[in-house]
Amino acid sequence: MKFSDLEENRRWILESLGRLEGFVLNDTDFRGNKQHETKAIAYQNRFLEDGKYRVVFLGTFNVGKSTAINAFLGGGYLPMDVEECTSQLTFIQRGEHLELVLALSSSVSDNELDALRRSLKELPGEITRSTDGRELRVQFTTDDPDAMRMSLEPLVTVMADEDYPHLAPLREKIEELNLFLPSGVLEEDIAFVDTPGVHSVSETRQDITYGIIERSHLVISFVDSGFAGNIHDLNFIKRIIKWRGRRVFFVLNKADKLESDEIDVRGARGPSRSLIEAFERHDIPEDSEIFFLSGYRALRAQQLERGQIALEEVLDDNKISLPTSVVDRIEDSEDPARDLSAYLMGQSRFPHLKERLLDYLLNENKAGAVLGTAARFVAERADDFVSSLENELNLAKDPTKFDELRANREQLMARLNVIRANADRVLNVYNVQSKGGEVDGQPHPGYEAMFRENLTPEKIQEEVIQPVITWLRTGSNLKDAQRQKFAPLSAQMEHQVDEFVSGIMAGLNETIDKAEAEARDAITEQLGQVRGLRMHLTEPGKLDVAGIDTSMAGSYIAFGGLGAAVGAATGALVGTSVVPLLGTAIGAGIGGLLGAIGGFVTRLARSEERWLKKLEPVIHDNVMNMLIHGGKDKQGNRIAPLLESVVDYLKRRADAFYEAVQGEVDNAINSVQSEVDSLLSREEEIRNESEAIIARLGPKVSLLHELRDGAAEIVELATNREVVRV
Ligand SMILES: Nc1nc2c(ncn2[C@@H]2O[C@H](COP(=O)(O)OP(=O)(O)OP(=O)(O)O)[C@@H](O)[C@H]2O)c(=O)[nH]1
Ligand SMILES: [Mg+2]
Repeated sequence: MKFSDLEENRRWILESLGRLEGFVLNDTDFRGNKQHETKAIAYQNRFLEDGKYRVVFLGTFNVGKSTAINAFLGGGYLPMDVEECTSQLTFIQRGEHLELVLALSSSVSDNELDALRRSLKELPGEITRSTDGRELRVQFTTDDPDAMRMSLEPLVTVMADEDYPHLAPLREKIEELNLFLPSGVLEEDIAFVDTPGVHSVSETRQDITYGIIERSHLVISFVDSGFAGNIHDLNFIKRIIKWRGRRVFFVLNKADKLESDEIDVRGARGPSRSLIEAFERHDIPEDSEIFFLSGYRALRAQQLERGQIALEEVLDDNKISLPTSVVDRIEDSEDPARDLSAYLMGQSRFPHLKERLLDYLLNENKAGAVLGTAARFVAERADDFVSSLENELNLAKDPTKFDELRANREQLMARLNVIRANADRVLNVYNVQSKGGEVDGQPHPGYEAMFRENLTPEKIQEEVIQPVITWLRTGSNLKDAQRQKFAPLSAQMEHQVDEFVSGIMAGLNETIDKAEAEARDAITEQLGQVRGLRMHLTEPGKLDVAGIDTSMAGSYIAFGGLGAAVGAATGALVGTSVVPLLGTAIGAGIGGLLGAIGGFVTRLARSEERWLKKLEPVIHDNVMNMLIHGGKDKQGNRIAPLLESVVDYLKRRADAFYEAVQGEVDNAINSVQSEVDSLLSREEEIRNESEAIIARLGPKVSLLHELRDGAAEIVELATNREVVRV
């Protein structure tokens, strides 16, 4: 499926979700559980919205993230600076016109709005405020990138605090910033996310960054090619790859400052070699892709080509030193701007990165799978809703069916009770597996106990503390650590803790995934039987009440709706996932270590052994606090130990799964039960008003069929992307 098709189908599914919601909320012929259905629809909506192809740019400040995004956009839309620049997460996507939308945490005051109007008064555009005051919209009457950049400067830059102090109250309220650029600027429908430089291990930053990675398909990690072996956040990146399963592209930027023989993508020499060595030290998978880039040249090339800057400006730019042979050639050329632009673009290596990025997003990302899941949901729900209307329609057309329905009622209810009992049994097993207890004579320790069992002081000593001490004794590690204010020691500790905890969690997650999959499959089969009952409620001939044809269950599994509903529901209910939690807990603990060492750094003798003797208990206490006991930050606030957060996570995950599955079971069974009751109690009405009912339900049935069939087609497209036709 092409991007444009994906996009179109996604829009169709979003629209269909809206129509289903409208039916559930406003249509008197909807007979199911309003609350349950609207919640399930909302999950799917969010799931699909988040399936947008987001590409997040990460890296230290000043490495050239904003410049590179501008190169992708083809103009200087985002502020760039020689000093630390970007201060807010900025989302960039395609829109009708050039537009900036601010989502605010609380309503904007008249003063704040006036201050913004004054700052932007030179710019061609209009500022409007939403009725609740929590959204500000700057709509430009031009497509000029400068207009966008100038309006962003007072809002998203570090300099703004000094240059625009009167806008500080407004800046503090900004929750999310969305830029819309007219189509044709963003060539494909991809959203980019510009982030502030990563240069601290502050908890909030990590949370924000993890949060955005969660919602993205691809991370582009920027590294200054002049300092390739020296990236401090590799532990962090490793976690993104391992835990999030996210792909990371590494971009060695500012390649224009390198000698040509240093540019070697295979990693045999120069910065790419250093980067690969750093990967090895941090267990980053070898297949991580590395690109060289000069974002600045790419941007200049685009600006020149689009007539946004003059030729002289580039020729005089001291960041671009052109060889005299090139200058001569340009001066003799018939179209110097075009030729210089082409030269710079080639030099920038930008086309390479762009091509690979598009290829990745199109062929390897999960957008198709996300779309398929949401489409399944629409197809399945439309089918459920329509079958209840069809049952009523059948009865209106042929009231003799009432006799059969009445005769079958008891059997139907008995069958539903059996299904409910089966489902209860499955859920009970799941519960015991997660909480601990015994089923069928088999003991289960429960997830919490399984985690605690692996987190004993002995194991921590053996697998974290001892390796760190051994590392300190190796080569010049201790000396180097001392020289760099112990940052390398904290990085090593972070790595060791991360390995240790990741190992435990990997085993545990596998156990939990397996338990969830088993429960889901068993429940899906039961729900397939409910589906069979519902579809043949008024066709008793086809309904073998004693033993439902299991092919019905098969068709339910084929649709796989339960997996979609439960998966999305679980994620939403758990809220935080285990990755940010590990990241923050480890980050906070490491901060404590540096503080503790700092306390005696100046007072210590030179001998290595004495250093080690002093360091060992500090490392020991720090690791134990981080993992088991907890500690306090500089302000005296308690930092929860990792143990506590993981136990809380395990419990929430188990509860969320249980509740989500049980919710689906109740909803399915109760709706059949109440449908039968309602049909029978409305028998007179249906008999007397059959004409009106047929006229009323007919169009609704065809609408729901349309939704069901359209969605089923998209399921097919999204899941069979590589169908081979012979
Ligand atoms: N030589 C050279 N300079 C570059 C390149 N890309 C960016 N720069 C310069 O590096 C400086 C920082 O660029 P930005 O794009 O603002 O960097 P950033 O990563 O967004 O920085 P923060 O917003 O602070 O996180 C600017 O002066 C850019 O002109 C490049 O490819 N080559
Ligand atoms: Mg920036």
